Amino acid sequence: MEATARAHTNIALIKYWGKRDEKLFLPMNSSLSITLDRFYTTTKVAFDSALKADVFFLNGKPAIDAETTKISRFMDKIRAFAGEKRYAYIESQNEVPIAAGLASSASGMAALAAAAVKALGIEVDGRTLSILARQGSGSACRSIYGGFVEWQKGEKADGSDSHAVPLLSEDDWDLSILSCLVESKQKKVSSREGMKRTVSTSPFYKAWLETVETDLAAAKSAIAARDFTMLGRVLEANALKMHATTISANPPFLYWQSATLDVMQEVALLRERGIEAYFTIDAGPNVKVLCERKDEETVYHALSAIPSVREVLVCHPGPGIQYGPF
Ligand code: 2P0
Repeated sequence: MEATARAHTNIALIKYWGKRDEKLFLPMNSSLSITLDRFYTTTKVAFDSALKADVFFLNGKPAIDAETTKISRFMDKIRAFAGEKRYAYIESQNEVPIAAGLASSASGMAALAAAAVKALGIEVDGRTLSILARQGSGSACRSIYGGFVEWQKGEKADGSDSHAVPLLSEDDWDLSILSCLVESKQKKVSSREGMKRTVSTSPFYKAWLETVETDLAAAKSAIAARDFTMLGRVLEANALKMHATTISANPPFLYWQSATLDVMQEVALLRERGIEAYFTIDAGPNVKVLCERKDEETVYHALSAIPSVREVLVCHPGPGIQYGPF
């Protein structure tokens, strides 16, 4: 009645931006990500019939009520799926720096889904686990698999065809992903609130939806051909397009800060010098820069030298769900 699982964070190259069903976490568009080797969550779940509620420990301490409520709501979905009534002790260890600009919800919800199902002794395939993880946090469905992953949005109202599929394993294309942490002054709009506001108010959202599947197809072709230039161009354009929808929302919001632009401009300068690097940005000011392994050192030094960059964390494609003991 107890199991431990580990899931790694992922970074979207073609963004998930907008829900068509908020309760089931069904996306408006399909997306594509790389699972990262460096940041992960390890979660132990133990069901216990003596408990009157779920008990959640995060990084060795009792979690705050808001976190426990969020986790417990997701556990309710897992219990409903499994026909289970008991509550559980849940212990999560996050190896994701809080300010890394990498959603710990992706690795957190994926690890929890995997550990809970395993603790109940239920055998599930990757597709079922991905569907379950999606209902904790959309991007979590992609962290079930390693390497390059597509989240197919699906068509059905019940979400039974909205799940991730692996495209290429972490060993098949060893790119470098450099996560640039910048100084952050503003309180951000959460991605959940941000995508909601964008869908309902941005006049550019229609254009996002009309073009995102074409971006996805181009990214998939580039990955199949290991064509880094093609992949880089489409991922950077897709990120900028997502952010154009936030600037045009009502009220508008912008995730960038001046340091974000410093990194974007350095990436452009690197390309002028003939070094291929491309950036992507999520719901925060940090920038992730992709390059080929041969250019990693050069790109690392260029990004580290930017005064407004606090730290550069180097990542590579990482694995899918793993089960303990660790
Ligand atoms: C992504 N983001 O594809 C996009 C790009 C942020 C920007 O997925 O509401 O934590 O839990 O489904 O997955 C972050 O949003 O949102 C995210 P919910 P989630 O990675």
